[in-house]
Amino acid sequence: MSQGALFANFRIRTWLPRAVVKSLKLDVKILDPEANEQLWSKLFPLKKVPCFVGADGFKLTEQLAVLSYLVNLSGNQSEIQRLLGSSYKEKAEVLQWLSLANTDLCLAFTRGAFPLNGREPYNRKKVEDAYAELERIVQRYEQRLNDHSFLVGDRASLADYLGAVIFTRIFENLFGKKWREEHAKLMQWFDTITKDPFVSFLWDDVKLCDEPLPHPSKK
Ligand SMILES: N[C@@H](CCC(=O)N[C@@H](CS)C(=O)NCC(=O)O)C(=O)O
Repeated sequence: MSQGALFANFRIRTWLPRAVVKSLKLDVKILDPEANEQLWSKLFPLKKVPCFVGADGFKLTEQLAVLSYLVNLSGNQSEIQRLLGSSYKEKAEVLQWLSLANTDLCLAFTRGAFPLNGREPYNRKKVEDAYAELERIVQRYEQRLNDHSFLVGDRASLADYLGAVIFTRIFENLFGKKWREEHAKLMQWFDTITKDPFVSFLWDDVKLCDEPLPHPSKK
């Protein structure tokens, strides 16, 4: 009997949960929320993804909770320690980076991109503030990556995977080729993580932008 179902689709917060299911070979069905709308909204009235329902009816929302549960569900002790951290300090550090990527980084991205791609009314100040916030968060990543290959410890953890996943949307929309060439350390880390077989297939169809989304021209 299957271990449960993960509602996931193209949306960025569902990428890593999908990769965990695949790479840890979990017996978890991936359900498209839109194609299973009735079941999805009945189980999860907030209608956000990702969300998980176990074979026993156990329900979870929130990407970080879903990730932690899925990794532990594998029962694979060496992968559990690698992905979530082994000591209590490492576990806290992994959680710290996961939270930074899932909230501050992801939300600064949407604040910067949505007024430019038409999902929200255009507002120059909002876009500029979002870019400034993104630059501050990038500095936080660079501070660590200047003398370390990975965000926590000396091997890739969920912290690296989720960071790279969220940065993907930023590199697809807001930070173009020139910006990326000027941030060699961050891009070296991004390149290493996106080639890691645990997650590399997520980037099969990804195309990073050459130029960032333009501001609308004044009429
Ligand atoms: N705090 C939630 C946020 C979930 C969330 O906002 N997911 C987005 C996709 S990345 C979503 O479902 N958006 C659909 C909507 O807001 O209607 C988490 O970390 O999982």
